[in-house]
Amino acid sequence: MSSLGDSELILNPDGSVYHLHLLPEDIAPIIITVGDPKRVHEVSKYFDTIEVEKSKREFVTHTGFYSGKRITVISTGIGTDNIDIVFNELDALANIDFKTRKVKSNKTQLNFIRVGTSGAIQPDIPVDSFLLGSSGIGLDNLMHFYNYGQVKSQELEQALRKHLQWETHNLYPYVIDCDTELKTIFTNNRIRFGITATNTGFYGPQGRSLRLIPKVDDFHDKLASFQHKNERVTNLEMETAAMYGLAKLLGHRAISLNAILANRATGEFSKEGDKTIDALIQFTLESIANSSLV
Ligand code: R1P
Repeated sequence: MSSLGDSELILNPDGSVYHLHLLPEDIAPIIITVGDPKRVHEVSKYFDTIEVEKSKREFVTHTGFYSGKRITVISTGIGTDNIDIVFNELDALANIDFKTRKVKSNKTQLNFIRVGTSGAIQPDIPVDSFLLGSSGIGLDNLMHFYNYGQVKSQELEQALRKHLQWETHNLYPYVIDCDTELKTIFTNNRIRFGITATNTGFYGPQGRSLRLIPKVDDFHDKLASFQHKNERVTNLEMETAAMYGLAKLLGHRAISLNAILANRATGEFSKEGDKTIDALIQFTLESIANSSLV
């Protein structure tokens, strides 16, 4: 196999990967992703030790030990465009030899756990609850730039496209499931499950209208009324579907945990969001500590 050129695998003068500014030894196979760079500290403050603290742009990384497990926590910023950068560069750190610039023959599998915030679209999902996205619906177009056919949830994707009929809006949602083994680790009686919808924006692309009127006028009704084998679309955010798609294509595992801060159906917003996020962080760390993840 030929080696990757300087313009494809871009390394900084210190040998670190271009955007994340990390060296291969800086990351652990258990990786918690958060959107907000400030949330990185909110996670790592619970670590017993912190050995790596690096940052560039919105990508802040801390690596340390929690209850004997080496864990990396990294901020992705907002959106699936950033997920493309973070997942490709973290995979490169694990699976490309930066000296030879060739893909390693022995692959390292990474475990990605998103600890994010989200808005529910079903009235019965309370604010301040926790929700695990069993599947991700990508309303963005990221996975259309990869051959994702082999990893998609074919039946769910077909049923959803038939229900939405959003080809008229040039929208071809992709659907990818979470990793089932990670799902088991984070299953407990505090967690709800549902299908998470991911989109590229926060306002029009999530059916919000401040001064501009979104073009897809049946956005919430169409998503909320979709039913498939007792599953329904529960929440909206901006990273999950792309995480599931890229993780599966690259041979990694991913799960997305959401602190529900808004309920779009009832119009409520959490009055204690920070407390809810902190509770989800502690739940995530304890679940990792009690798991067989290494
Ligand atoms: C929008 O406010 C951001 O919040 C949610 C969305 O996915 C988006 O990134 O997640 P985070 O709180 O993890 O950033």
